[in-house]
Amino acid sequence: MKLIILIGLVAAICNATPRHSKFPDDFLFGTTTAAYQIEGGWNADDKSESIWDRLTHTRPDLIKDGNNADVTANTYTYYKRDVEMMRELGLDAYRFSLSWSRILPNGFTNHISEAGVAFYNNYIDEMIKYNITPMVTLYHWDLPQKLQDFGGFLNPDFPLWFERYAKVVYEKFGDRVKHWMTFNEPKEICFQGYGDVSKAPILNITDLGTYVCAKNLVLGHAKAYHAYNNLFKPSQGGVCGIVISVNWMGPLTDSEEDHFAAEIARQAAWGLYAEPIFSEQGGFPKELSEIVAKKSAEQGYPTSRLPELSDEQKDLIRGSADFFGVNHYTSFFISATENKQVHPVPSLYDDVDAGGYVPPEWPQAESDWLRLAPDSIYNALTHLHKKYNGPTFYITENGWSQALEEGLEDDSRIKYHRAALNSVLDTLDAGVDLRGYMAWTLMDNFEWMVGFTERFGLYEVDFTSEQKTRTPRKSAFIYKQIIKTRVIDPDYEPDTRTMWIDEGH
Ligand code: PNW
Repeated sequence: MKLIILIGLVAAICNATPRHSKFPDDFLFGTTTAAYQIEGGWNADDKSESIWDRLTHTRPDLIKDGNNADVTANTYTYYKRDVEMMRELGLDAYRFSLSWSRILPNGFTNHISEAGVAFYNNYIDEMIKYNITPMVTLYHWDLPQKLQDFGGFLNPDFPLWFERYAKVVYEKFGDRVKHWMTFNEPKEICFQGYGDVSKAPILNITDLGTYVCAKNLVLGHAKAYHAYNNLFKPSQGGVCGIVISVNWMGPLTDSEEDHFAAEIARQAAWGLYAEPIFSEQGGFPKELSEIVAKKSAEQGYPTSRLPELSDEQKDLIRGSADFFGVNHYTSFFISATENKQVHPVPSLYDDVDAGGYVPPEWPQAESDWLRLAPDSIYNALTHLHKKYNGPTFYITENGWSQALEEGLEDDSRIKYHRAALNSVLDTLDAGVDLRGYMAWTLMDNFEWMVGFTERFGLYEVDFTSEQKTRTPRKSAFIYKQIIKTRVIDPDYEPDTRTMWIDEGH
């Protein structure tokens, strides 16, 4: 009897895959930024106004500290210092975005800005010189204002405008850029910008805004993907994907109602954009579509507020990504009955009709929505892995905010990134094809509606100084050590406050 138990035990131990304790050598460690948040030079050379220039200039009262990103970290001038910081950290990759209005001041392709193209050429060349892989987002929220005046993402021609912009960009930079991402965070574009007031262009068209935007966004993505795939990939050999914000949303209790509510909340937050691209059947998420169609009819709309995708459009969109970029920050529990808030009727969240719950013991960042939740990355990625049949993933953002006053000893950020990276190791263990991790963010920058009041940087930026002086926080030293050793050492204490560049970087 004892022998049998012993044999069973040994077999079980031998069967269990050993836990990944190290990140693979080819795993890409990086940081992410976005053009509007860091560049400055808002009207340098022939750059035109973007929707964020317009919002911050006309409605400073809506920005927590009344600020704008006219200058911000001034990467437009100090990009070489940024690349020096990438070298200090020993980054494998750097994800950043291009400003559409800097490259195409007209929004359209009749005029390509020489100065805009030269800026990005210099920036990319500087990364390539030091073996840092550039990963480029085409659109991180800063639409040319002129295109907004035409309705922006609600104009049926939007997918075409985006495809044409994408072709210019592939043509100019694709000899050196091999990782492309079309859009950053569709939900923040469509819900927050068109269905709400929390991101530019604050249109607050609560009934149809999010849904019409979602349709044109996924179509624009698919067109830009196929343009790359057909016209550029054969000679340039890169990959093209999309970045979607996926926070983990699980059921508050094990009841069937809470499971269903959590599924609908996930469909509204990211399924609207992920399902048409990554699911086998294509199209918008089934249950959410049914709910919106039913409510729309009750509300007197002649057709569903969530527009249909034709079979031809579904085919165009389905499978249009070489990888799934995940911006992951936090988790929530979803309840069918508890904590429901009042939402405009009709609206996306009225359609979802659920409440959110966050355990008070989860440590909170400076941002009210951001917590350190256990197993957060693991829960989100293993779910997506199963749902979409094992696509290739990158974590394209993950980070922690502090108040400026918390200073350079950012122990809460260190704790967050260590926990996140342990969750990445668990995710690798589970067999998920996860190829990289990008911390948000390289340095403090303009945090949208909250201005400079929430700091996410591994480097602090002194926005009052002429040179926008960048100083490494303690987390920068910790991240550097993890990248170099490929191991998370919970006891490592950096013994210096002076940064250096390792040989070979
Ligand atoms: C991201 N959430 O947005 C953006 O891509 C960045 O530009 C931004 O600075 C960063 O996160 C920090 O806010 C998010 O509700 C917006 O979990 C909302 C959420 C997460 C990320």
